[in-house]
Amino acid sequence: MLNQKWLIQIAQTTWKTMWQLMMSNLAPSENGNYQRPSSTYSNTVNENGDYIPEKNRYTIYAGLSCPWAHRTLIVRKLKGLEEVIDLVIVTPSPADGGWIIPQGSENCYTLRQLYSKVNSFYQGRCTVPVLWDKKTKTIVNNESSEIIVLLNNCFNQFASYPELNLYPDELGKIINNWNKKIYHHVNNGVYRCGFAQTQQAYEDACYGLFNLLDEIEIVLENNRYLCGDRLTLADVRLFTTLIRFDLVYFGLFKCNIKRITDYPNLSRYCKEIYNLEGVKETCNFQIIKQDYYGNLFPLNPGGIIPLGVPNYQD
Ligand SMILES: N[C@@H](CCC(=O)N[C@@H](CS)C(=O)NCC(=O)O)C(=O)O
Repeated sequence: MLNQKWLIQIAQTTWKTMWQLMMSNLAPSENGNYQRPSSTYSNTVNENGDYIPEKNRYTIYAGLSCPWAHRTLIVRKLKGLEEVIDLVIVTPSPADGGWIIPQGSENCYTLRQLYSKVNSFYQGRCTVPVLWDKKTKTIVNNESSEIIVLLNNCFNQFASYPELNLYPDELGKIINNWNKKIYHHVNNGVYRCGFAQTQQAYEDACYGLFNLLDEIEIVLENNRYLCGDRLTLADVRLFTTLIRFDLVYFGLFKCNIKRITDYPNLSRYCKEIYNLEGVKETCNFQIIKQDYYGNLFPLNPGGIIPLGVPNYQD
């Protein structure tokens, strides 16, 4: 038997050093505050550009656990674009933390291979979602906040529900306002809690997160959605973080001042969006848990996946 003191000291030193090494590579930070790298491809789709709206020309690559990719799955469904824009579901590789393309696509079996097709020197993160152009074999856009605007605006001539406008001009300003706050404090806020490398950075992120959730709870007291009666892109963006909250962020990312189920209005709101036609099919709680708890190694080295799942059924 190893001497207990030695065992603890060796484990503490090696574990902490490895944790810091992994976090500084995987989750770059400034003074312990997580900094999300910005996306690389930012093209749009329009009649006069390189990427014109066409049926069966584009593919979305998405992972079911990813809240950013989930936004694009929801908008694709709500607009009725399943027959217009293909979907390839990628899965995480526990071995190297990248995304795998299980059935292969464009002769690629990993997302890195797909990114390399566009730029063989690409060294950055290979993130989902990706909006891929099959015609020119290139990435049109890999920023979810932009892809959902494209899906809402640019494919109406082919969409089953062209009349659904999730980003109407008259609400543009208020939607943008929500997006900005919600991105920082909630969407990225949960990651800023989970990937914080100092107590101060964690506390700032966590208080910021719950202050905004408290504020939204009050707004939802008298409003069905963030901007009133109408579902908008701001709701889609909030929803994909909220449905992962009690399941993974509360425990794994230490966002544990309250659960979403402790907020009556936010709970009602989540349930309502979950039960909109098509949305449920985009939510896979088992995969969300398995991917976060199974693959975010630095935060859960034992790989044990907790049992609970929320119930949003009507
Ligand atoms: N700002 C991007 C973020 C996308 C993102 O971070 N996706 C994660 C999955 S949740 C990813 O693919 N990470 C892979 C990696 O960083 O290697 C967006 O909203 O599209």
